[in-house]
Amino acid sequence: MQTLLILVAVSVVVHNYVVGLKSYRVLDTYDNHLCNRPCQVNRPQTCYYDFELELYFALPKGCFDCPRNKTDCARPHCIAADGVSRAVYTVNRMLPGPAIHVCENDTIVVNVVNHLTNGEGTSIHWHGVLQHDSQFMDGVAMVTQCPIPIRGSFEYRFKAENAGTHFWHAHSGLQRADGLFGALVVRQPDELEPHLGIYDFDLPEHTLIVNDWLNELSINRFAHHHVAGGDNKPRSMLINEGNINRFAHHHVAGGDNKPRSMLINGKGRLQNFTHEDNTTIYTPVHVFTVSRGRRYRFRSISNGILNCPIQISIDNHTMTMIASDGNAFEPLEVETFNIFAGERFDFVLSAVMPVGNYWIRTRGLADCGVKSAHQVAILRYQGAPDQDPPLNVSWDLGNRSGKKLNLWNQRSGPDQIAVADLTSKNVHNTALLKEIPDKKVYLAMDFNSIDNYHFHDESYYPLATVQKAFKLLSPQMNHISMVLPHAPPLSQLKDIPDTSFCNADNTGSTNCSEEFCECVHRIQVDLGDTVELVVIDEGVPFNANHPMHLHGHAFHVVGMDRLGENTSLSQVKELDAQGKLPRNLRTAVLKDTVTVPDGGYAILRFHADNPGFWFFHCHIEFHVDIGMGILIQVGKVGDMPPVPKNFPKCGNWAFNGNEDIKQTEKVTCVSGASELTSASFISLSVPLILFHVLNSMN
Ligand SMILES: *[C@@H]1O[C@H](CO)[C@@H](O)[C@H](O)[C@H]1NC(C)=O
Ligand SMILES: *[C@@H]1O[C@H](CO)[C@@H](O)[C@H](O)[C@H]1NC(C)=O
Ligand SMILES: *[C@@H]1O[C@H](CO)[C@@H](O)[C@H](O)[C@H]1NC(C)=O
Ligand SMILES: *[C@@H]1O[C@H](CO)[C@@H](O)[C@H](O)[C@H]1NC(C)=O
Ligand SMILES: *[C@@H]1O[C@H](CO)[C@@H](O)[C@H](O)[C@H]1NC(C)=O
Ligand SMILES: *[C@@H]1O[C@H](CO)[C@@H](O)[C@H](O)[C@H]1NC(C)=O
Ligand SMILES: *[C@@H]1O[C@H](CO)[C@@H](O)[C@H](O)[C@H]1NC(C)=O
Ligand SMILES: *[C@@H]1O[C@H](CO)[C@@H](O)[C@H](O)[C@H]1NC(C)=O
Ligand SMILES: *[C@@H]1O[C@H](CO)[C@@H](O)[C@H](O)[C@H]1NC(C)=O
Ligand SMILES: [Cu+2]
Repeated sequence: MQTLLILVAVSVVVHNYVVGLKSYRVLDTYDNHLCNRPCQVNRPQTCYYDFELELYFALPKGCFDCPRNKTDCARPHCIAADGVSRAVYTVNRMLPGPAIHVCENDTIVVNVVNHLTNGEGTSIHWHGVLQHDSQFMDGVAMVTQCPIPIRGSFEYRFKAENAGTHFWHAHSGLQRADGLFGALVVRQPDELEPHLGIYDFDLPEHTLIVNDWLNELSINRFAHHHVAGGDNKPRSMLINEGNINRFAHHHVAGGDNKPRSMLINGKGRLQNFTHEDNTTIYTPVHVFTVSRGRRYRFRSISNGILNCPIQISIDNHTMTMIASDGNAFEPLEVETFNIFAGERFDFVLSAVMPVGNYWIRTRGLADCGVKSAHQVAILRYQGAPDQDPPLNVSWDLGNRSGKKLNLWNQRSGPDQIAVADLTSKNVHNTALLKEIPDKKVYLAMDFNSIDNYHFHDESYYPLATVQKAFKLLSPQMNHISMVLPHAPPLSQLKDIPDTSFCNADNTGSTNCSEEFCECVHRIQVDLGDTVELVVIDEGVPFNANHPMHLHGHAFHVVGMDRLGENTSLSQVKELDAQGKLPRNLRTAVLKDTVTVPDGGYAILRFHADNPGFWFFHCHIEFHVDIGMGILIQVGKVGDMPPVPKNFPKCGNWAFNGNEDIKQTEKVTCVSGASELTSASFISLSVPLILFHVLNSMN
């Protein structure tokens, strides 16, 4: 693949290196990277980046007098965020990390250096990039590679084969939630661009990344929520039986999973400060500049962390939606749209209003609505004064009326369009040609009331005896929690015992509706299959949403509906057998992330043309971390291009006799494992969950 490219080095690779007592390094923002250029057919370049990962801080000393002095807020290494001081993880001391803007067929080379002083391993995933012939560059720790150890580095090198608005983020532990993310945009030459002519500018400065944001490291919230107890707990007894009050005295508020804030391009206003003249001030918000009379392509990305659908609108403007997850659809003009974790939407904004300042509003729904999490940025017309728009920034004003796209848990209606009803432009209908797919898989998800031994102990504090507020329901797929293996299957399949894997057809004598089942959840499809996933959200305990993301492929969203407040696998199977689940096999849009209506289903079709181990998982960070995901193995091992020679290895190691250490299949099984069959084999234990989280599987 690479030999066909014209290799043009556009910047010198600068690695961190140590000479004597001094270490030299470059922390580049890459704002003026040479690969950021007008794209031309058959003129690919090789684009180099150095990513330095660090544990850093919001409002560090490098911010000097920010926010009282706005000039200080713009200093290099000043992360002001929403004004709340907290630890953050950064790439090159930026939030978000450096944006990568390249052209289709460029080769992207990123040297990732792990200087996270807390010692966590890491990996970076290139969300939306298909990675044909470079499966081992997908960046999923313990699926496609070993975590990059502390002080170590890993050079990612892959082709930007599919154009579109993508992003990069850590795929190890919870690091994505704390700052390790950034934009990755792959542009096309005019002659290949399906929406040519409907906008005048497609500029890097009009990229918008939004994410919900906590006021502390997400690991604190995660541990508090999962280990200590659930949401909104009363300061009272934990155990019903016996009236034991032992957690009450040290149980403080903050363990819930409801974010209070959001960031747009790493900025926002939440915490207030007092200026010298006693006025209330905030940290700066992001400003997008446009010229009156011109049309701009905006590229929006959700790095959503928790259960946080985000509604986007721009005061006094409409948006013409043109693409999602890198795939074009017929233009659709709306007042507002929702974006779910992992999704991307491109839209055209026509600057037709009087010269002035207008709010761009992002408004949190579901768990983000509980504390009215919201954020603003400014749309500033050239010539407008450097000041805030007139209206206030309250959460309520983000509820725009008029035409809407991608609503949360609603089907299409007169003024609203679900993604399944969008019309794809330039349909690549390989996966749609067959009426009957080669492989059909039902995946039923829900929060299951099961004694998950990571958070409940059968003998000391079983789920059934704990007060409702302290019960932790497990987000599962087909009643199985996914656990990552102890070595990445893509590169070390032979080091993973076969008994580690399972799926709904293979759970031995264990009834996973009654007993907690955890394994390396895997389904296998043949290379070249047309695969249909019928993904169901049973929605029994409460109204959630799970944005499901597929690695290595895009899928057509051929069907989607909400059936009621809840549904079941058997109901959906029955409706399907009766031919009552309609499918659009002609013009269904292509995406790689889609949310499944609660009490409903989404039907996804893809052509399994990319051999490898691909993660399909909920993009809510806490959900995927405790097992809401599945590996799709496409092809047999022989179909997969081998990983490069000397690809890094990891796994279990033990003494061989007294002298040598060797790699071993031995896995430590402790409490909870004794009653499980090999099909629901585990490699983690109750005390190990904290270890696992804190050490990021390293
Ligand atoms: C990228 O490569 C593909 C496949 O070779 C080709 O069809 C496409 O035109 C190329 N794009 C550019 C921008 O050169
Ligand atoms: C604000 O900070 C800048 C440097 O970042 C400095 O030049 C300027 O004097 C400061 N302004 C005030 C009013 O202190
Ligand atoms: C500033 O924030 C505090 C809470 O952090 C709040 O109590 C106070 O009312 C706010 N002040 C203003 C002027 O908004
Ligand atoms: C700011 O408020 C303080 C306390 O209320 C007061 O003493 C001071 O004079 C005020 N400063 C100005 C510039 O108004
Ligand atoms: C923008 O919309 C607001 C609320 O609908 C309205 O009050 C205001 O006049 C509009 N601004 C302009 C410039 O049209
Ligand atoms: C914001 O404006 C709306 C509409 O004018 C008003 O109802 C609301 O009370 C205002 N909120 C704040 C916090 O000022
Ligand atoms: C948004 O406004 C509509 C009316 O325009 C109202 O029916 C709906 O309940 C509001 N949604 C929220 C979440 O406040
Ligand atoms: C598994 O348990 C569930 C819930 O108790 C029950 O409805 C189902 O019939 C059981 N399945 C089997 C195969 O025993
Ligand atoms: C499902 O929802 C219906 C209302 O639509 C409710 O009556 C029923 O109890 C729910 N079923 C379960 C299992 O929660
Ligand atoms: Cu989820």
